[in-house]
Amino acid sequence: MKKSPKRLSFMLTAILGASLVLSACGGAGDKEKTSDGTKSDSDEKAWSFRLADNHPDNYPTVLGDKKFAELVEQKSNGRIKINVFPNGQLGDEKSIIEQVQLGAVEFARVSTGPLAEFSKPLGVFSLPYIFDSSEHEWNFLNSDKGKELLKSLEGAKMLGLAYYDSGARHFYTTKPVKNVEDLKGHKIRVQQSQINMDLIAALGGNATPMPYGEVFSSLQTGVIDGAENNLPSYVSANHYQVAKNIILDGHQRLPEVVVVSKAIWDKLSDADKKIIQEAAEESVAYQREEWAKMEKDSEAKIKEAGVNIVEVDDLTPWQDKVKSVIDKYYSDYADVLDAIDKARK
Ligand code: GTR
Repeated sequence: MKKSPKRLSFMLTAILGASLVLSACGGAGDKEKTSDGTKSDSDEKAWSFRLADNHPDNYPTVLGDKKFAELVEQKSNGRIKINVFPNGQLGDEKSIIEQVQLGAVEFARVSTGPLAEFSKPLGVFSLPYIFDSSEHEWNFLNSDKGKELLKSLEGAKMLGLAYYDSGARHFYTTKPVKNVEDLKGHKIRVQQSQINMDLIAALGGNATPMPYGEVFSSLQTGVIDGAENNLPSYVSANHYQVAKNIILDGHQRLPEVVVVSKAIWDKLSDADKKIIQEAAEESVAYQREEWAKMEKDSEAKIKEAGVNIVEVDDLTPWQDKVKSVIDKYYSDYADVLDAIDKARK
């Protein structure tokens, strides 16, 4: 049987990744005991890991990844290195998640959208209009239930170390859209997940799932009529240059997650796990600052570029249209939806 180039490159990445880990395992430091008998840093192994992100270098998630790597390096006195690979260099988001499950790529920053296909509990974030604001979202993410959701990734051979900010997602199209009715019949690209397919169908559109990296050319060639994302992605992936109409409905707030492969995590000492966990949590504040900056800059940029921006004053017609989606999934997420409701203060 012939292997497709995609499959082949996936296997190569898997092999390369595995050999990297093996060489990392070989790098044990000198044995030295401190005076009180506890182990010093040099008792621990040296590690070199990879972290995949599909955004460009200066994007807030990549800046967060780099801060995380820097903190890990500092806290381990240079013993644990995390090399960040931006721009989807290691593969599209779905294949990255699969590689993290295998341990071929050790770390990644991915969206809860595609993650939900691997870990059902995270699907709750794909449900439309469940958060009122960024504050509401972060109240929930920082709550016990929010943290529990991160832990649920363990069932999918990963661990969620921290959430990163990703704002709210809006629809953008090549033809003007003034209200929810206008979305009817539009071919809209979505992240690969069943809830997204249902969401677009409920809005009267045709959902076209495809990898993020293919959206620009598909908009350009007319394969799709629109897509949906937050402002920083709309701008940094240049979608605003081909889909010049955006309607700010904020249908989803899909946080990003820094994940680590369980296969790798299980090989780490408790002390190293602590270093990595703490570093991920500490990188969040910086990532959120950078996020806020880029959201503002992106808004300014699209205004300057003459994008047709439509504000939505009343979300009720949008919420009415997607009620069937909430009804379909309510019983799967009743508990979490209740906690999300309570985080609205
Ligand atoms: C972005 C997210 C990416 C990717 C992309 C998409 O907001 O940061 O990881 O999921 O959306 O729509 O595919």
